[in-house]
Amino acid sequence: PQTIHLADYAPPPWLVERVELTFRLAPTATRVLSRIRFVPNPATSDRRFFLHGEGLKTLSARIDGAEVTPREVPGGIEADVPDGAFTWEAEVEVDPAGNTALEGLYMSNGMYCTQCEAEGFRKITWYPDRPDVMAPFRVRIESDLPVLLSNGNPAGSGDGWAEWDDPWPKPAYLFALVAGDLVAHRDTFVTMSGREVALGIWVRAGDEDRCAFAMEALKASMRWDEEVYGREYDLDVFNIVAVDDFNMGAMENKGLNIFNSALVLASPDTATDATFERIEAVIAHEYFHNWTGNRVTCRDWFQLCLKEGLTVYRDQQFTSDMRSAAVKRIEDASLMRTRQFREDGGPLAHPVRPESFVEINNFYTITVYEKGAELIGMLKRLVGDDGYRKAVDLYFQRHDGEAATIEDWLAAFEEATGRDLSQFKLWYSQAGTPRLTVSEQWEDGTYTLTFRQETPPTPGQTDKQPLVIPLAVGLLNPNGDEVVPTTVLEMTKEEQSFTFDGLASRPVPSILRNFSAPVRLDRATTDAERAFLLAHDTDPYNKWDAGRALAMSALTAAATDGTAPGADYLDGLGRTLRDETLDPAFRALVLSLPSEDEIAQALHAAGTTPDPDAIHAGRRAVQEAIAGAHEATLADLHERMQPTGPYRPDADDAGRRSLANAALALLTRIDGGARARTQFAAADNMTQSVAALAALLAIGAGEDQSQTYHDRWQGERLVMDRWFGLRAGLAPAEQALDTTQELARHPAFHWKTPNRFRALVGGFANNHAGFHRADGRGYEFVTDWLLKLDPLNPQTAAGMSKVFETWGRYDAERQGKIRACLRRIAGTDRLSRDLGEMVQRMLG
Ligand code: B3K
Ligand code: ZN
Repeated sequence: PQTIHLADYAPPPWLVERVELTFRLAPTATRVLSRIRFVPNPATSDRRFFLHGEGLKTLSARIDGAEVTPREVPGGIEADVPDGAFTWEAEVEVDPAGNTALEGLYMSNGMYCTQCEAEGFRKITWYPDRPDVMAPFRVRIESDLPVLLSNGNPAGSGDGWAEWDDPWPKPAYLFALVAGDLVAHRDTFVTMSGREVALGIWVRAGDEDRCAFAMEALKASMRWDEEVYGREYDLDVFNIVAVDDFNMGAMENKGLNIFNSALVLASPDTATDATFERIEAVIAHEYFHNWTGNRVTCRDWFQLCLKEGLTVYRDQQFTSDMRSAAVKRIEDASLMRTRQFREDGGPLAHPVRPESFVEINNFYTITVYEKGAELIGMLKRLVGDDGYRKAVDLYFQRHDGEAATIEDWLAAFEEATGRDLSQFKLWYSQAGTPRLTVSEQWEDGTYTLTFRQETPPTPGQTDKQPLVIPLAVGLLNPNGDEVVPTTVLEMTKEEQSFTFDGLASRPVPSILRNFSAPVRLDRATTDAERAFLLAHDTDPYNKWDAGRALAMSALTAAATDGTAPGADYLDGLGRTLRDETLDPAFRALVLSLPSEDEIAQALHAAGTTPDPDAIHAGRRAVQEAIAGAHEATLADLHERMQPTGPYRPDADDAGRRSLANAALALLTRIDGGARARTQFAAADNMTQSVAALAALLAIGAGEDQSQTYHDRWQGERLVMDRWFGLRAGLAPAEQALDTTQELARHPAFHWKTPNRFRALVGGFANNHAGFHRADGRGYEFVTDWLLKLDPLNPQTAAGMSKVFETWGRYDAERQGKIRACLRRIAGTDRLSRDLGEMVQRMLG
C-alpha cells in the first residue's frame, strides 16, 4: 500500500462548478447518474484529468455528450479532455446491500444511508474525491421508500422521487443521502436574523419518543453558536438521522447529519446520565462543524485538526457553558492524560498534523481531536479572549467557502493579534508529550520556579525542539491562602526560571492550573503537600489533581508492595467528601479511582513493569480501605445524594447521582452487595440500574440482576450493547475470558454491527487483568475477532486493534505474546489497508 505525504500536496488540475446526481435506489443494484461541470484550475498548469473510484461498475461515460472510454489507473480513471470547461456524465452501478464496510452507500435495517468522510464518495461515483474540490450539489432520489433525504434545501418531491439542492459549495466528503421508512421528531428554530429553520430528527418507528433531548441540545447549540461565535445557520432545514450500523459516533454532512443511534436516542429508562451528556456534546459538535469544517473546510486530510481540533474545542466550551465548567475541564484533562498521553507515548504516536499516512481513517485519533483542541485552548490563553475572537472572525471572513490549512489558521491569529506564532506552530508538527520538571528556590522573600522541558522521541521523530508552554501558576501561603493568584507564565526555552518577590513565607505552588498545557508535570512532592493542595487549592483542576496524585500514589504502592493507603490520602479524601461547599459532581470525580490501565501507565512511566494481577488486587484493596475508613460518610452520601422527584438529566441531578453511585461502588466492596441489590430493584432510571449492576459485577456477584436486565431489555439494541460491555468489562479477571467467549456465542451477539462488536470485544479489552492474563489467551481472543471482522469492516477492526498499543509496558513474556498476535495479523492474506497499517506501526 502507498504512503501519502503532506509534502506531496499539489492543487487539483480541475475544479468543479456544479454537481448533479440521480440515484435510482435498489438494494443490490443502485444506479447513480452523475453530471459534473469541470473548469480548469487557474492556480495550476497541470491538466491531467483523474477521477477517484472504487468498486464501481461503469455503465456509461460521456464528455460533452460524446461517449468516452476512460483508462483505468490505480485508484480511479483518467480520460482525455478538452482544454477548457466541459461536462462529464457517467452512470454507475453500486451494491448497497453488499456493502459491509459501512463506507459509501450502504444499508442498515432496510434503510439506505451514506458515510463519505474521509474517502467514501469514490465508492458512490467517479469524482475528484479530495476536500479542496468544492461544489454546489443538486440531488434527485428515486425510490418507493417514504422518506428521501439529502443535503441542502428540499427542491421538490412527488410519487417515488425527491430532489434536494445544496447551494453551499462543499467537498464530496460532506455528501449524504438517506432513504427509508422513517418518522420525524420535528421542531423549528428562528435564527438571529429571523429566518425560520425546520428541524427534524429521523428515526425508526418506535424510537420517536427518544428524540426530545437531542432536539433540545440541537436548538441550544444553534443559539450558542450565534451568541458566542456570531455564526448563524444557513439553510431552511436541518436534519439528523439515527442509524444503527455506523462505524463511529456521528457525521456532519451539510444540513443532514447522520448519527450512530447510540448518540441520538435517549430516555431516562434506557440511557444513563453519561449518555445524555455525550449526546448533548456530539449533537453540538456536529452542528458546530457547519462553520468549522463545512463553510470552511480542510485543504487536504493532513489538515484534519483544523476542523476537528477546533470543533472539539467549541463543543467543550459549549458543555462548560451548559453544565459545570470545572467538571468539564477535569473530564477533558483527564481524558488527555489517560488516553491521549497513552497514544502519544506509544508506537502510534503522531503529530496533531501528521505528515504521512497509508489510510486516513486511521488518523481520526484522540491526538488529532483532543490534543488538537488543547492547542486551540493554548492559543486562546496566549492571545487572550478578545484576540481569540478577532482572529476567529478574521479566519471565517477570509476563508468562507474555501478549503484552508493550519498555516491559514495561524496567519489569521498572527494578523489579528500581532503575535509571532512560528514557535507555537511546532505543537502541530511535533509528536509526543513534553515532560516538565520543576525545581524551586526560596531565599529572602523571593521564590523561584525553574522549569525544564523535554519531549521524548517518538516514531520517526528523534530530535525535539522546545515548545511554547503557557503555565498557569498560583501560590498559596502555609495557611492555605492564595498569595499569588493565577498568572500565566510563558515558557519558550528548554530551561527557564520565573521569580516571585515580596513573599512573607515560602509558598506552596499550584502549577499547570486548569491543565493550561498538554504536558506531563514531574515534580518531587510529598503526600502531605498533595493533601494540603487538595484542601486549599482554589483551582478546581489542581485541587482534583492533588487528590488524583494521592490516589495514584496509594494505588501504585498497593500494586507493588501491598502497602495500605496512608492517612494523608484517607483523611484528605474524607474531608473532601464531607465538604458540602463542593459540587457533588466534583466530589464524585475525587472519589473515583484511576483505572487499572492508568495505574499500569503510571507504573510504566515510573520505570516499574506493571503486573496486571497485582494492579487488580491493589486497586481492590485501596477501595476496601476507603470504604472501611469512610463507611458512614459514604452511606450518608449514597442516601442523601439521590435526587428526589422525576428523573432529570441535567448537570445538578447527574452530579448528585454520580456521587451517590461512586459511594455505592465503594460500599459494595464491603457490604456484600446489599445496597446495590436494593438500588437495582428500586431503580426507575438507567443510571441507577447500571450503577448498581456494575457495582455487583465488579465484586463477582449480580448474576440475578444481570439476568433480569437481560430479560427486560433484550428487545432494545442500545441497552443490550451496554449489557455486553458491562459483563465482559467487569467480570472478575479469572472468569473474564470464559464469560466473554460465552457472550460471543449469545444469539444477540450481532458482531457485524459495530456497536455490538465494540461493546463485547472492546469491553473485554477494557477488563485490564482479564485481557492481560498471563497465558496470552486474552490476546488470542481479540486477535481472532479482529481477523474475522477485518474482511467485512476494516475501519472498525483497525480501530479496535489499538487495544494492543500498550504492549511495550508489560513484561517480556506478555510483550512476546502480544507481538506474536500482531505478527499473526500482519502475516494474514488480503489484510485491509486499515488494519495492515495499524499493526505495522505497532510492530515498529
Ligand atoms: N467528521 C466525522 C468523523 C469521520 C470519521 C471518518 N473515519 C465526525 C466528527 O468528527 O464530527
Ligand atoms: Zn468532528
